[in-house]
Amino acid sequence: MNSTQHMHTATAIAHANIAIAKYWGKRDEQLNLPLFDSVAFGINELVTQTTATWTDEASEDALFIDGWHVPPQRIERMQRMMDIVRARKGWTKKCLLHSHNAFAHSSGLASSASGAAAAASAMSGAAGLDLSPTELSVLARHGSGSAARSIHAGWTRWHAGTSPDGSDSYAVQFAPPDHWPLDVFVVQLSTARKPVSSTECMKQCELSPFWQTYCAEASAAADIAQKAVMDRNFASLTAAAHHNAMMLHALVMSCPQPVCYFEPQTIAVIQKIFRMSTAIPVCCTIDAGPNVVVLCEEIACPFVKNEIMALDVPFIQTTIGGGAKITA
Ligand code: 2P0
Repeated sequence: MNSTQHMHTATAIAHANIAIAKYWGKRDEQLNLPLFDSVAFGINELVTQTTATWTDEASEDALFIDGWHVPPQRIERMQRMMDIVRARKGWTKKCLLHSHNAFAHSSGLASSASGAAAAASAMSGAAGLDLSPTELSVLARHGSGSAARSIHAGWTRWHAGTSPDGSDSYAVQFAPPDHWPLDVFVVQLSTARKPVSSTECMKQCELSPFWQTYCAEASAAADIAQKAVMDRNFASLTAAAHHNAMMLHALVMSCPQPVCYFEPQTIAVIQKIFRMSTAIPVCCTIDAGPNVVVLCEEIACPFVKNEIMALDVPFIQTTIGGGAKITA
């Protein structure tokens, strides 16, 4: 962290995370409070780096993503986090954020999670607030719900909480990255911006005829997923991951204004993984986008990699990791 009399700067990194028990549905839209707990793992290769500068010399807050000045009306969520930091410090300073993604943003690779987590870490670090991981998770949640989980490395559980002010709605790590050495393939089928944002689509889903059924299933999903991970039980992980992801996409497709996040190659990858998963330890999940994240045990990795390569799709091979930290 660097500071002069008028300027306070820090740089932080954070990683995307992918849920196997997903956050889909809110009990409070303004505060990003979920209806249910979710369970996810951090992904090492998918990184956002953000530099935050607090200054008296700027006339307004600003966010730059890979050099692009994001229109001021689209940084409202970042400003919610800035307002929290400003209130803690008693400042009127403006905050400038310069963010770089090592991957395409808004394409279903959870860049809102890594982006808001890196921003929360950088802006609080630059302000000299020594926040605990729990406080940082709450702050990041205001920027984007799933960012609450990107504060931690490894396997995380975001507790939905019950408090109306969201003070008990934060993520915790329940297993470190080396708890279970799994390989991860991120099959990136499109870098285009997704047709409907997660925020908007979640709201639409409440109008699906399957909404109540979805809620009944989703309310149990985090317990099932966490147990599979703690037991290192790949068959249980596979069942939990596939059921949860397919349920979300079935829900999305059953809205009054249906959304299909899949591309043709998404189906090809899913079908191949589903078939392989009956014989070897491999499974997959898909967020609100066309990309598929594949998990497998080390012993199956060479075979799985060959099978993905045979589909002729772009992919990144990586591992479970992640977490947010101040780097400068
Ligand atoms: C998740 N997703 O658990 C789920 C699964 C996408 C599919 O969290 O409105 O961008 O910013 O709180 O965090 C994406 O939702 O939504 C998401 P907001 P967010 O990862």
